[in-house]
Amino acid sequence: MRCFWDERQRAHAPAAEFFNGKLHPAAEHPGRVDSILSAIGRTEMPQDGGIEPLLRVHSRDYLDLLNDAHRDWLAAGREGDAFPYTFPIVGSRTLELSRIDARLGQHSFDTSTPIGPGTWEACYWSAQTGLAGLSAVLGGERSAFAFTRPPGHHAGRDYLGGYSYLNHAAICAEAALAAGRRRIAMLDVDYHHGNGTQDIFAGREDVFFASIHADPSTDYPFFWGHADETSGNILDLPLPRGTDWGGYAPALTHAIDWLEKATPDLLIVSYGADTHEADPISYFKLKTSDYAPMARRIASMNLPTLVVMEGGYAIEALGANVSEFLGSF
Ligand code: OKP
Ligand code: ZN
Repeated sequence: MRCFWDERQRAHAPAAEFFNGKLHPAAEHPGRVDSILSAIGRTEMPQDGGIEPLLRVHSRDYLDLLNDAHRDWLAAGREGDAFPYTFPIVGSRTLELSRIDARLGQHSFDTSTPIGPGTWEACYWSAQTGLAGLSAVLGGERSAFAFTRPPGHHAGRDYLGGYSYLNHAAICAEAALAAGRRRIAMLDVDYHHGNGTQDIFAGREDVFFASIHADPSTDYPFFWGHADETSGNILDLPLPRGTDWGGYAPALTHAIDWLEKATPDLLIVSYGADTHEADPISYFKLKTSDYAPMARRIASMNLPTLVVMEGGYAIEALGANVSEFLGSF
């Protein structure tokens, strides 16, 4: 399978994330990269497709913030990565505030997603990597893997969160529609609910989003991904902590059957390896060997397929998990 990656995606290197009342070493760090690259072998670099494909999903204001937040942060006399701390939840209305803390709060939903000096560069090239994978598939490849990093599925039209800044899966879905595909299936198998992707496409008639994830009653992102959000073009299948392949496989079959009913002409998979038993921030019990039947079931949909990378934080197992999945397509 052709694989895409750009070295500039390493430029995002957050030191820490804030949760449970304190700073922790960032789980989503560049150390994930070598584990995956050494397992997948040769990769191709994307071309620069510019900002237009990003603007089909994200607002200009939001992209501006990603671009200049860290400069503003330093200009305000701060050090290290930029973090929001005040969020316009109550009676929010659109205000044009310029203080960096107001802008960060306006476009964030958590405190685990810092902006550093290289965040924009890494995210920009991560999006281009996704688009390069998509081009390969639109050009006739049966499937392609875009090693997008940092992840994307928690990012919405104008907000970041969950280590995600640009929603690569969504950017690729919109690009595919712009290129003439008619109906896009999106399957999210990361441990965490893809709330950003769901929010971007809810109510659409040309994009179908199915997500299998940890029950948000117990796991991040808590507020989205509950079973009763299933409606129209959205299917949410939350599973309890401790789920192994025996519990996972029926949900996967359900998601695939549902997506197939939509008669899509392209599939975009948000693949996260954080469903693995060794993942340090997750609680499913999949084994490396389980990614083979997972991939075979998805491949049996027999659709042109773009796989984009989301989470996966068990560094020692990460490369093997990714190559087990891709190798079984
Ligand atoms: C991103 B992706 C750790 C706190 C969790 C955010 C998790 C983001 C996951 N216990 N904070 O979906 O893998
Ligand atoms: Zn995840």
